[in-house]
Amino acid sequence: MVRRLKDDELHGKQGKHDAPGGGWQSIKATESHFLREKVPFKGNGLMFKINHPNGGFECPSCAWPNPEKPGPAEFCENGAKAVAWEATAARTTPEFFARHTVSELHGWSDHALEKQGRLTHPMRYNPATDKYDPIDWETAFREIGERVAAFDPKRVELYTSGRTSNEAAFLWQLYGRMLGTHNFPDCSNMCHETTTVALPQSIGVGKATTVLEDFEHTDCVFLFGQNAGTNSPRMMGLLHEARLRGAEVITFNPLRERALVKFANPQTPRDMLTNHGVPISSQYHQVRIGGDIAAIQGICKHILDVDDEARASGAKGVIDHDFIAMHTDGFSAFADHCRNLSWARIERHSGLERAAIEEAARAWMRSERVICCWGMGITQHIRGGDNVHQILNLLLMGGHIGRRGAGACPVRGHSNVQGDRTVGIFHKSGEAFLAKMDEVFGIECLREHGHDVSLCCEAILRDEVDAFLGMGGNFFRAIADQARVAAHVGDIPLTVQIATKLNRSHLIHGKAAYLLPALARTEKDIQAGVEQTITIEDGMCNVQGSKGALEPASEHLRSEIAIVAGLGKATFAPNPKVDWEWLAEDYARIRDRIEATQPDTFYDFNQRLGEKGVFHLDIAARDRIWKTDSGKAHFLFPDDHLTEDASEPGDAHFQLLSIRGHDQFNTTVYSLDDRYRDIYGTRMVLMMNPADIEKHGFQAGNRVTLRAVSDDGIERRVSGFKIIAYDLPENCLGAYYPEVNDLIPLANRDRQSNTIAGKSIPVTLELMSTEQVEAETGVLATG
Ligand SMILES: Nc1nc2c(c(=O)[nH]1)N[C@H]1C(S)=C(S)[C@@H](COP(=O)(O)OP(=O)(O)OC[C@H]3O[C@@H](n4cnc5c(=O)[nH]c(N)nc54)[C@H](O)[C@@H]3O)O[C@H]1N2
Ligand SMILES: Nc1nc2c(c(=O)[nH]1)N[C@H]1C(S)=C(S)[C@@H](COP(=O)(O)OP(=O)(O)OC[C@H]3O[C@@H](n4cnc5c(=O)[nH]c(N)nc54)[C@H](O)[C@@H]3O)O[C@H]1N2
Ligand SMILES: [Mo]
Repeated sequence: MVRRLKDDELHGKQGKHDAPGGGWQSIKATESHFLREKVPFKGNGLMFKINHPNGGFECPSCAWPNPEKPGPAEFCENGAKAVAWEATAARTTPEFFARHTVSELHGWSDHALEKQGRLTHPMRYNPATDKYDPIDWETAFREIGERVAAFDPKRVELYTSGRTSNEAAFLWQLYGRMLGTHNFPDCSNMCHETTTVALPQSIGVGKATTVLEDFEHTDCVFLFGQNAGTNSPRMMGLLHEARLRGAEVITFNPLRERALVKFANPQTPRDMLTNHGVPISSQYHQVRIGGDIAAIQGICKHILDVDDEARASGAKGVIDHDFIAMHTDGFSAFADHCRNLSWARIERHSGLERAAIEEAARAWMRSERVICCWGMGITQHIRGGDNVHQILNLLLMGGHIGRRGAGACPVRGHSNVQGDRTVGIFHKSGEAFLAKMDEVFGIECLREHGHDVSLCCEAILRDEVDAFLGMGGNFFRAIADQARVAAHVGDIPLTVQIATKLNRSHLIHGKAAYLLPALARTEKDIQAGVEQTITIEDGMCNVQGSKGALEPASEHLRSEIAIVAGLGKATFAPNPKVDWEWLAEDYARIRDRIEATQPDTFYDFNQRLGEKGVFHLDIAARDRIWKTDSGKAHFLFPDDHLTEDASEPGDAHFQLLSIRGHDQFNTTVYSLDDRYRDIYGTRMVLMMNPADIEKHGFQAGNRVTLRAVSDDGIERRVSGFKIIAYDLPENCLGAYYPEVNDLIPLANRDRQSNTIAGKSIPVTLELMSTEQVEAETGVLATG
């Protein structure tokens, strides 16, 4: 699908990389976002309620945990943006919908749609006028309930985005299971599903083995494919402290992300006075896209060489052989695999020189306590699971699991993406949980596995979906093969979106369509006269309460929980064990049910929540208990990698990575600027290595068309991207998500978990002619 460029997207400029990440600019940006959304910043105490477990609310932005004793203002620039965006004074009212047809709104940018502000009324699509009309809640529930109940449940899809609370997610999956579906596509299927599947294969658990305190004791943090400065800014404070203490930070990332180079902590007076910042990465390795397996195996190879040599001369060695013998299997096969790799191949695949890889290995060998963190640069690859396994090999070789100051730290995205999964949003739930669900609710859950995001998209392409119900998120924008899938949505008999703000997925609708506005996390949630608390689980397994502080954006809003309860009541015959309204009147009752279905994980749920407002879920691997099939941790590696010619670097095509800008939260675009990358006023840019620009006969500023390389004969292209010279490895390109989502073939996904391969999209480039640029932009592109 070719998207029309808007005027304001034509003026991108790139400047110098000198200022540190964070600093005064960060404070300035925080204030300006509140001003822009017309939310009073000072005086209402709003920001002092963020991330305080007792009586405060959990920041709706990322999943980074809170310190045990939160500071008075425990938030970051991007958390503040998310709060301001949610608390905005702007409203998307029935009058707005009366003024604009859905077809017209299709021409608006993602930014412009959400910018209209908070949704205020339940709405129903009217095909006669091509507009959304207001509808009352009870009618909406009745109409949706009657229709959903009549469909084949295996043709119903229930999507969940990760901002949804544990309580709402639990009811949501109850709703699905009562229907008889196991189709729970979830935003994690585009995100850390790779980790959720691969990590248990290595160590028996799919979550972080670190807690925040480990960062205070660590000697060395490896950061793989994660842009903390933008996406989990509160992590920067810890890295900053670790560096000041003398710990090392070793970064692997094709892009030099500014905050990972140098960072001034806005919460530290010294940095703010000088505005110089602290160097964060002691080593920065600009690995080739998809080159992490080779890089990590190269590190391991060098460690093994040093260890072999030391032990040959009678010394102790540098590997934790006791740990390996007692706790793991598969080590010798992995070690032999690394020993047999040639440096020439490692260098070619990683894009790094042997000397650089050895330097990273030396940092590992110097360190008693190593933490490895990773993000989307690791998970969103066809070999994402293999990536995760290699990171774990690096940790296991040093016994860095179950030791203070060490561990595996997948940095999760959405603030409750982890909790939603824990309480039951899963398309392959196991027997133990399902049996409990049956028992507690007197139902019979479907055992057959259901759809994740990829399988849901394929079902939509085959026209095998009768109803798509979205709990938050922006599914039809965030997915791979976006345009192809979107083209089939019009044939779906029913789409329902539960949302806070208008987005593209509300325009890409089924034959019958409903838009149901939900309370946001910052807002007071009163049920049966009592203010309610919801819970979330952060990326380090802390379950904590959250209570909104603001008046709701509209009197017509309902909480996500009340909405599911309304749907449940309208869909099913009365069931004495599932009294929807009674459950929704007091969220503690839902927590009791969560406990009843998973007593080992959530024992004394309400009581533990009441005590401190937060508790940590047990992670067996922290105690060196390995819940794998053999009871040991496994060294795993793909034996076909590096011999497979398809993944050879330097092919006729480029590898494109898709990333987030600094002023965006996923598909929510706060502004067109990306301060840390010196890109302003446009997101339609293509980051390209200067040598590649020259080699391929382009010039910076040229507009190009990107075509996906795939063998399914389907043409996928996007146009109008402006080339900017950027410091990233040759043959690698960078652009923003979701602007390039049309390009990703659905089949390009992690081999085991189906996570979309948004970080290695094979593409070719074509210069656009002046006529094409003019035709597609309506203006002569000179910028
Ligand atoms: N402000 C803000 N915060 C957010 C979000 C947001 O959009 N805005 N999104 C939230 C969500 S849902 C998530 S999942 C997280 C995402 O947080 P990140 O995981 O940081 O996500 P990305 O922006 O996709 O950046 C991935 C990084 O990986 C690098 N990379 C790409 N390919 C490779 C590779 O092959 N190897 C290596 N080593 N690196 C690579 C990229 O250059 C980039 O720095 O953030 C969460 N927090
Ligand atoms: N190419 C490419 N594609 C990607 C990625 C990538 O890096 N590259 N990243 C992937 C990742 S990591 C993720 S997590 C997905 C994200 O996919 P999603 O989670 O589906 O998308 P979001 O953009 O986070 O959803 C934003 C919308 O959520 C709604 N919303 C916000 N807050 C609330 C709330 O409290 N309640 C309700 N009901 N609705 C709310 C608003 O209407 C808003 O428009 O995208 C994935 N897609
Ligand atoms: Mo994510």
